[in-house]
Amino acid sequence: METSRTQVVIIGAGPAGLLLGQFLLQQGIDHIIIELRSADYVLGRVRAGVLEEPTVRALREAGVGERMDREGLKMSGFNLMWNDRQVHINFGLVNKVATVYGQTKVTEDLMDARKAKGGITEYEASNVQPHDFDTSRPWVSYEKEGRQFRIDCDFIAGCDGHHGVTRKSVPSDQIKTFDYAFPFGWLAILADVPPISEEVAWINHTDGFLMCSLRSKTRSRYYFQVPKGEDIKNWNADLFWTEYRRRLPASLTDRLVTGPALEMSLTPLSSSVSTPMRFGRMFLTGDAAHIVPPTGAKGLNMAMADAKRLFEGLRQFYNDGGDMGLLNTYSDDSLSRVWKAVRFSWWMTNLSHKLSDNPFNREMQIAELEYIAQSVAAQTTIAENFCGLD
Ligand code: FAS
Ligand code: PHB
Repeated sequence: METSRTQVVIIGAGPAGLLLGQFLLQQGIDHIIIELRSADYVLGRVRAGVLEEPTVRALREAGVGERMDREGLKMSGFNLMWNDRQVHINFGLVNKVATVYGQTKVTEDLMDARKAKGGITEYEASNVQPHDFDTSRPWVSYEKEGRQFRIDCDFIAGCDGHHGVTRKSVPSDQIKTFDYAFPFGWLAILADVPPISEEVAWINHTDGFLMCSLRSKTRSRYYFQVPKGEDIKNWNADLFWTEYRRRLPASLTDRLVTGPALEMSLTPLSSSVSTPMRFGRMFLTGDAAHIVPPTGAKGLNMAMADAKRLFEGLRQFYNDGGDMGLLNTYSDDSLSRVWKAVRFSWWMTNLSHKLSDNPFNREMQIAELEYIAQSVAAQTTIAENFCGLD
């Protein structure tokens, strides 16, 4: 086994791992990222599209905001639609804006910056395992090209997503996970067609939710609700467009431009929060610790906030003679923020999706949507939560 030593080992090169790595590079804190997949595979994932102000600030602070500032689209609000009604949620109510800029580009910007700074990422590593993280001498093992490696370190950052190894390495009596699975998912399409609107719309339709979103003025991202367990093999672009057009409000159908799919995917909607987010010298961030339905545009933003907060703890430790203060409060601080984002994602999902065939549920949703339409206070609450609580 080939051995080496560093200060921090980051497991996972998704947005959380890459942002943490970028901050550590800037601070001169020695580290390595160990990633299961290839760089192309990571870049091939099409996921989130909306960045909250704290995420935009963090990316700028990390020195990777230039293309985002040039190409990102300012989002000053969004529309909730139902039947032939709609209400605009104006982010001006809380003096904030969001930015439409795809996760794929965020990941690419972080990867490019890391390469330029000489950051080390071990892609296509297998059998990655964290060890002795309940001691002051943790280490990580992995295999690559038939060779075995051991890296001793001070800290392990679990940035390996919901299906990663770090959370699963914690003894079951030291972790408590809260799970909630919705009985539906989202079918998504990415297409080089002009978007219906430059504002994202959440639409409550009697046959299920749909969303109009975008990546640019020429690239659209659309979703609609499908039953849990739906097989993406049952769908192609033509079938997607037919159902999507059927559910679109009449006021929007004339603006729908269809075309071939660049990508299609199917995402089950569920929430899961693991507590705590720290286990001795190992810290979980992003999807490794929590997942949410994408309805609230929170997943990516939560991951970036965790990575920034963990960096602040690591910076204090290395700059202030081993002060563990911010590392000791990482889990409580993060979970306080995480639970509020999980709640908002759960609430937005319950407001906008077909929850069952019981007509009472839809009447409750319509009543809430009509209340939101008449109440600036309700609209302000939504704007405050969507744009990211300070
Ligand atoms: P990620 O899962 O992005 O990255 C984890 C990394 O760890 C991956 O590269 C993985 O290959 C690697 N890894 C896994 N196991 C490993 C191991 N054993 N060893 C080493 N590396 C390992 N969020 C939104 O805000 N809006 C959306 O519309 C949205 N849509 C989504 C659609 C889908 C299909 C999915 C799955 C998620 C979506 N999300 C969305 C949430 C998503 O954006 C995540 O919140 C975000 O990617 C979280 O980033 P990370 O925590 O870095 O985890
Ligand atoms: C997207 O643009 O992909 C998107 C936007 C808002 C969401 C989810 C996804 O809540």
